[in-house]
Amino acid sequence: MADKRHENEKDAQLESFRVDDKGKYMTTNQGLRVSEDELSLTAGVRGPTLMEDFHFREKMTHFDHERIPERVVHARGFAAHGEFQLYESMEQYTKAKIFTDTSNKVPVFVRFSTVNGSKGSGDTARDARGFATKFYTEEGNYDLVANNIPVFFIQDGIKFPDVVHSFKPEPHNDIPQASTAHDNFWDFVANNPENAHMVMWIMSDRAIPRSFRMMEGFGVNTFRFVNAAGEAFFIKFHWKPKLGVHSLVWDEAQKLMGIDPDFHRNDLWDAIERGDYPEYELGVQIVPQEDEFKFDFDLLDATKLIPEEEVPVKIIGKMTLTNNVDNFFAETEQVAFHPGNVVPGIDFTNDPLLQARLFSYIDTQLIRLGGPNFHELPINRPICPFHNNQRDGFHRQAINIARVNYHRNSLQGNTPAPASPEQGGYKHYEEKVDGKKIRGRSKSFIDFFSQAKLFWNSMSEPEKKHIIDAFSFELGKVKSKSVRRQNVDLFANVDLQLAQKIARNIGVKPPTQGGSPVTKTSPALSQLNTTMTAKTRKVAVIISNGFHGNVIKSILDYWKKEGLVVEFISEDLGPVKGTNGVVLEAVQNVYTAQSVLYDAVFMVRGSSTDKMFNEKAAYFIDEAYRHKKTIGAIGEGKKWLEANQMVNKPGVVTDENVTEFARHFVQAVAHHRHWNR
Ligand code: HDE
Repeated sequence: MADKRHENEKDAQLESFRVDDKGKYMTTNQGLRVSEDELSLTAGVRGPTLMEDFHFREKMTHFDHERIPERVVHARGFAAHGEFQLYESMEQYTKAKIFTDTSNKVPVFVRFSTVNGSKGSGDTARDARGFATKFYTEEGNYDLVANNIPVFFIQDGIKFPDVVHSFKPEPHNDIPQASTAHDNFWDFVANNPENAHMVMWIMSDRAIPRSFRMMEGFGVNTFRFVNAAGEAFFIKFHWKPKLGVHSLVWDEAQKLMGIDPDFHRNDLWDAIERGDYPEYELGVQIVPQEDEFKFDFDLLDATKLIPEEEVPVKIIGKMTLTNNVDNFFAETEQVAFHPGNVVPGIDFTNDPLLQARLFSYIDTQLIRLGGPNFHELPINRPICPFHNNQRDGFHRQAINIARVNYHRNSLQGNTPAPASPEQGGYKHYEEKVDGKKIRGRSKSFIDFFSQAKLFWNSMSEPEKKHIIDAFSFELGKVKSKSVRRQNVDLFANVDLQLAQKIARNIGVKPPTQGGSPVTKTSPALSQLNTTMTAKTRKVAVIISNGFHGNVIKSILDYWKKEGLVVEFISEDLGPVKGTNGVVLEAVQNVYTAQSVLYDAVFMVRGSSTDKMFNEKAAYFIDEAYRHKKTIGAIGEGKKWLEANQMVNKPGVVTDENVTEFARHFVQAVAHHRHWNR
């Protein structure tokens, strides 16, 4: 991997902490060479172990303390290094160097995550995904801690423990893992109607992404840009994946939880190792201060989005992920993100969810990372110098050499000295705030259903069907009939037909009235309107000895050029020989490969004398077909499609002409799925 490393300032800093044990003598942590690592020090070969065996004690003690608490949410994550490049200066809106200096590539570290499941749960659970980015800027670390869904369950952070308790495994028996399909969650949903919009998203395809590389990221909360003249703008952040936004189907996601619980991890890791570096463009929606009250919702309400058709997303830069981590624990597990890590030119709003977040992240990290010095961990260190009078605490790394550790002082010329804004000192936006101390919610937060309906209206037919299926699955698992009915009643406020369909599927009397009057749509919300490309899609090629070498080679060459990734599946692992001396390497056989691991199937070979092969291959194609994936066949392979009446169906490619076949196959794969099948 080292040869592919993309070096930048952060990488250089990390390099000074990397340790390579290869070829070295084994020592204790005190540096003492160890002469024996398999046998404890005992009194005689059959006698008791001796207390003085410091090597045994050190080895065992360290092991005993290897685990740290997992994150209370977003426990399961996967991360990569990369760089951010700004396209054009945003100085009109912000003075942040990262958004004004186009000459600089800023190192980033991105951690993707599920929210609900434990660290060891599966990747493809129905859930929101975290999308947290740390920008190591010359002005300090800036964290954009985002999700792949643009809204949230609740409007006030004080309810965060409640929503999280409700979706986590139930407290009496710790069931279910990484799933919202249980009574407590849906009881919370029905009784806290502000979450209706978010729950529509959670029931949609967005909650089962095809890949971390094919997800949007949203800052959710409204932030503020402040320019050099002190003018402020409301800002919503967006990450847009270059590969478009695509999802799995539910049946596939469920199977992957067993077949490959690391499906998203493998996908990201492999793409980076191959050199298919994931790319995301950064966009901002900019709202001038004077337009604060122009919308039919409140900008401070995190259960609402700003439709892209009303305020376009201005694309301002691109992030490319170029390196996998060297060590999961040191980097992915120990990284600490915080929405409060900002730089001059980026500021907060009074969004009550954001305000709560500003407290929670550091608070939880203090216990998770065991003290106040986790900013010194290599992955969390800024690349710029940092100086203050903070001292001591568990695991302190810095050896502060000065005697002075207080401000103001005369012994050290009153340094470290606060900097003026002109010198780069952070100055909070001077918003005028004046009000009574109350516990209350603004009336402008009270419309819970209009945007839930906007989302529903914007879905294509297959997306709507998936939402109904998801509600039916989840609520169908709820044991309390009262909770099932309460939810049908809640979602009748969004769309009557939706609620009626769910009701029929879960044994609840369909409601007869309800529905939000909103008729607006936001086409940007539908995944059918996203970028469609075959690039980096994974094709299973089922093949055996004796294939037509030149034909297959020309197809594979074309696909490679178009960015498809192929994997060969044969009866046995190892070389598969075709005519004209073409040899391919089967890395999977029908015992190890499953259709859910691929985006498309190419059948080159016909049936076999091996009954097991025939059964497995038939199941493979049938399942891929049901999951609406592209299927292609030539020669003998076509017999499978004929036997299953798949010929001439949408997304089934069988052209006689090899060039046409190769081209049409790529076009079909770019479609992602063939919903009209
Ligand atoms: Fe978080 N969130 N969150 N969150 N969040 C955490 O911080 C919290 C929210 C998000 O890969 C925790 O270090 C509160 C919205 C991501 O390490 C914790 C509220 C969004 C990650 C926390 C929210 C997020 C976290 C747990 C409502 C999308 C994973 C571990 C008031 C914009 C970061 C940790 C990583 C993690 C609190 C809501 C995104 C407990 C109180 C909205 C991507 O501090």
